[in-house]
Amino acid sequence: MNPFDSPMHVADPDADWLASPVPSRALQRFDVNARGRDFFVGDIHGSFSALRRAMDTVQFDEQVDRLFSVGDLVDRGPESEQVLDWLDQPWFHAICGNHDFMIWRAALGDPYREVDFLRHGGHWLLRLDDEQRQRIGERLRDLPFAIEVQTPDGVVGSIHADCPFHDWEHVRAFDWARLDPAGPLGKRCLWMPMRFAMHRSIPIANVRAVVHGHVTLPAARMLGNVHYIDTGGWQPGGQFTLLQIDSLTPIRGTPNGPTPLRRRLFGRLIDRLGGQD
Ligand SMILES: [Mn+2]
Repeated sequence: MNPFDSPMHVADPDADWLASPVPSRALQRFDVNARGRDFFVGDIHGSFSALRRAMDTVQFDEQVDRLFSVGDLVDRGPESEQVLDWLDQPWFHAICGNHDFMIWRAALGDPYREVDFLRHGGHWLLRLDDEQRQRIGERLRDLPFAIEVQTPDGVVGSIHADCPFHDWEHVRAFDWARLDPAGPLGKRCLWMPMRFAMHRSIPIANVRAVVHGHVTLPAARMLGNVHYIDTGGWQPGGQFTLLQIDSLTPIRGTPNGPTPLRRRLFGRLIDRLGGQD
């Protein structure tokens, strides 16, 4: 039984996974895009040039299209420091992933104790000056944990690693502005893809689809109405998948070079288990 999936927990104002409110972290809602197309993209991890190439394959039009990131904007790749340039674009929107969380905690002088950001690709942060670090820290700290995008066929939602509720109405009722990302519910959303691990294919109720990153797969996968779209566009030999939201069609970008031996040999196993980052 999912301990979080009850309206009682949703409404409990004294639960220990709640913290003082950050209003910008409330569930963010986007209306139908009547002028262009919408896409979700998986973990970016500082690979903005590779992402740009993937956007070129769909002829992304900044005037009318929108791109939604499932989080993990930074670490690992070579261009993490560009994150603010991207977040400044009116067509680009993002939720918070576990790496964004680790980075804002470190950038604002309170590193997360349970996981060392420097062992997970966070060294780029040390190269920045104090002012840059502060600006990046504040911006990532204010990212929402959940968003929903309206489409003609219903709402498509996103949380980085997992949806802790079986019903999207509970996601809507939950006080996301007060979620403690280091508490049990925050950990579930940012780090623990329990549905994926359990191969749970029962759809999440009252939502057309839910999109996650965090689990890195050779190809996008669907369990029930839940889409896992991180196909390692930030890895050598990986490629970004852009999920077109109106049709829920995954579109693959060009690979970053040849497939490494490890993937050629163990691709099926990796596909089954999924790497996590
Ligand atoms: Mn992640």
